[in-house]
Amino acid sequence: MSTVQIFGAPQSNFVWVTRIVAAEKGLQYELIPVFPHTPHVDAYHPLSKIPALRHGEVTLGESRAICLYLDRMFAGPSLVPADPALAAKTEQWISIICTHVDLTLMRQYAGAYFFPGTADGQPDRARIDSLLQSVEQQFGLLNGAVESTGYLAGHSFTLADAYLVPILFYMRELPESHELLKRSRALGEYLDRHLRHPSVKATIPPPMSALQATG
Ligand SMILES: N[C@@H](CCC(=O)N[C@@H](CS)C(=O)NCC(=O)O)C(=O)O
Repeated sequence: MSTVQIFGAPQSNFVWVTRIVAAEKGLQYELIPVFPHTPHVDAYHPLSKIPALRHGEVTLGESRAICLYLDRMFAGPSLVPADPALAAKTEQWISIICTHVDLTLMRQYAGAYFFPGTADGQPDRARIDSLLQSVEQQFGLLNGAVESTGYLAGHSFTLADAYLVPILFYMRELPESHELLKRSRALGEYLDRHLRHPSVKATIPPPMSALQATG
């Protein structure tokens, strides 16, 4: 059967999640490191975002849909627990991460550093400062969520953790969130431990500064 192709710059936290799932499955795939709004992505994602996927006749956009496809299509460990309550808890956190955590921490806060849109290309200080209270609130929420078991759902690494770890990886690189991670003991330990998880470790992306070289 055809090779699975994943389209998207590996630095994207959403592309990274799909690569964690592929690694869990032991899947050989082709990563095509393209930007959003480029021809392949236009063709496969209804909103031309990354990640997108092609596998034979199947084309998909959206990380959660791609993870579901890889999980059901290929043998190997699943990152969604079989137990209904744990599966639902996993989906609860994925939804919160996609709709709230990613929005504040990646699109807004990290975006103001990595894609500032300022005249001189420097981080957008006013924007960053205006976000710090919301960033701190998110860290409080997440620290509490992992405090008791070291996982977002139950007692093992799930797709919810695969969504969160890439975001926290970038939070450690930025000054205010780096400090917050140091102060959020459970969350800092959570990140250290899960960065050693084999499917995460095997898919750590190149630095954001190398982004220009891709696509
Ligand atoms: N809900 C989407 C979000 C994907 C997303 O926001 N990707 C970013 C890169 S990390 C993107 O393509 N941004 C371009 C845009 O929003 O137009 C998913 O889960 O895949």
